Amino acid sequence: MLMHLSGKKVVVLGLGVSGEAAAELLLREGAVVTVLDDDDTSELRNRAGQLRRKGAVVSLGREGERNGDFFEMLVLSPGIPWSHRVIRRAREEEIPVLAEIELAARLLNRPLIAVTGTNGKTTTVSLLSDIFRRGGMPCVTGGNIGYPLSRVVLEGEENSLIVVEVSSFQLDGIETFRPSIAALLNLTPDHLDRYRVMAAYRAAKLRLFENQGEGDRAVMPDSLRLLLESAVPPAVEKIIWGGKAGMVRSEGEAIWTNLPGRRERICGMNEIALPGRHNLENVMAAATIALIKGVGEKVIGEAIRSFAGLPHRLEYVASPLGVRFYNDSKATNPGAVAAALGSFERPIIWLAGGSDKGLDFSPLKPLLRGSVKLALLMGESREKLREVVEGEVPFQTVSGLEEAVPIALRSAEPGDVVLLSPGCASFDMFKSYQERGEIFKYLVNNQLLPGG
Ligand code: UMA
Ligand code: ADP
Repeated sequence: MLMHLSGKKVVVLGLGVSGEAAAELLLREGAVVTVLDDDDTSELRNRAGQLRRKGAVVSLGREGERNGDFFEMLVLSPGIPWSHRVIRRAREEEIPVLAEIELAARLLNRPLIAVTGTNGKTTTVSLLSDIFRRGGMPCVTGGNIGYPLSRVVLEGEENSLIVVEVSSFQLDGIETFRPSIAALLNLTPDHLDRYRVMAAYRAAKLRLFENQGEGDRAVMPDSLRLLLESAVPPAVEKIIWGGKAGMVRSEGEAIWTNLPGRRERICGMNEIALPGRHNLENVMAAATIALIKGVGEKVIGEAIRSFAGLPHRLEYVASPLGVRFYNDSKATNPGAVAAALGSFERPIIWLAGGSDKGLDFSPLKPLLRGSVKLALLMGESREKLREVVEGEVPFQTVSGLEEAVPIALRSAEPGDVVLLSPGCASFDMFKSYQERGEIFKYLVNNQLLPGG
């Protein structure tokens, strides 16, 4: 759907990477742009300065609170809560409220491949783009992966495939967003501080498919087959991976394509460079989407053999004194922790905790005895985690990573695994999950090497 923005008065809420890119895009389209951010930091002032030079009005901190001015459209950064006063006002006055991703998709007006799910989005999107590039198909990735879709529009790469990682937060503000291929990887509890109940989070995720129709494809794992049938509009072609009938499935020692009249080996299970069973799901998801786009088994197999994963996702760090340290700082919900705990044969010293997103950790309970030899609990959620580990495995509460890392090393035997897989967001103690992971790696590499 095309949009006429010239001369239109638009407010952009939030000046993170999404708000910045949306504001630039709106200015390019001739809109009269005001950006509001409730915070007022030096980074934001910097960003505000650059946008002002391009023609936007920017209000930071309390200054933005007076905004009684007239506007005709509101564009949202994904992290803004829907209770925000400016959104409330827009709704009262019946002013259109659009997610940044909705704005970008309308202006892009090209077929999109979109991937959502609780876990595995970034891994799958990155592997998929590797497959496309290897197959000689230029590809741009954007969205929740950290590169806003508005930025993709601004860069204007006309001939590339566009693969968008989509979060539930972004889906909350869509209206016409319609991917030609949409995949849901999995659905386990997350972000219940925003959604309160699982049903609301699930409904947000399923909005990915709501505008799909004739000619579009919806892709889900065999385990979500019933959801695929019930929640996706009837005209959409429905495709699964895994199980017996998946377009890509694992059988014996390999993964295979499973198309009418075509059954070819993609690669051996032991050739998959990504660790863990959960990554087999991501691999099959990426392979399925690539097949839909016409990539051959050989190219898909090559990419799967060489894609070893991304930092902060079950990332191997080092083995001081023979103890293997892994950084899984991106594990910010119990589903990701379950995947991590299931990925090792050897006893695990588990470093967990962080800011509380309203999540229930009790589903992890049955996994602990078989895998964890010591739990080191930290952060805002440490008491909640304590209730889950108590009586199951030995545990200790610690003040943070600086205390946890040496205790972990002292308590481990050679061959054991020390795993940072917090199950929580990082914001109680760190700027981001990246910072948490980098600090962990620093502590492992610099303080613990023999003699350190
Ligand atoms: N802000 C306000 N008022 C508020 C809340 C926030 O003014 O009430 C301001 C903040 O002061 C800040 C700005 O809004 O300056 C931040 O906006 P944002 O939180 O939407 O962050 P962006 O920098 O625009 O990044 C967003 C995504 N962030 C969130 O969804 C929270 C990034 O995903 C995404 O990579 C980026 O857009 C590009 O698309 C991050 C994320 O944590 C990685 N996503 C969640 C997840 O993966 O689980 C959903
Ligand atoms: P997302 O972009 O959805 O957050 P990532 O690929 O960044 O996903 O991985 C986030 C966390 O989830 C990491 O801890 C990773 O090991 C874990 N993970 C990845 N894929 C899956 C999956 N299919 N199921 C469960 N956990 C997964």
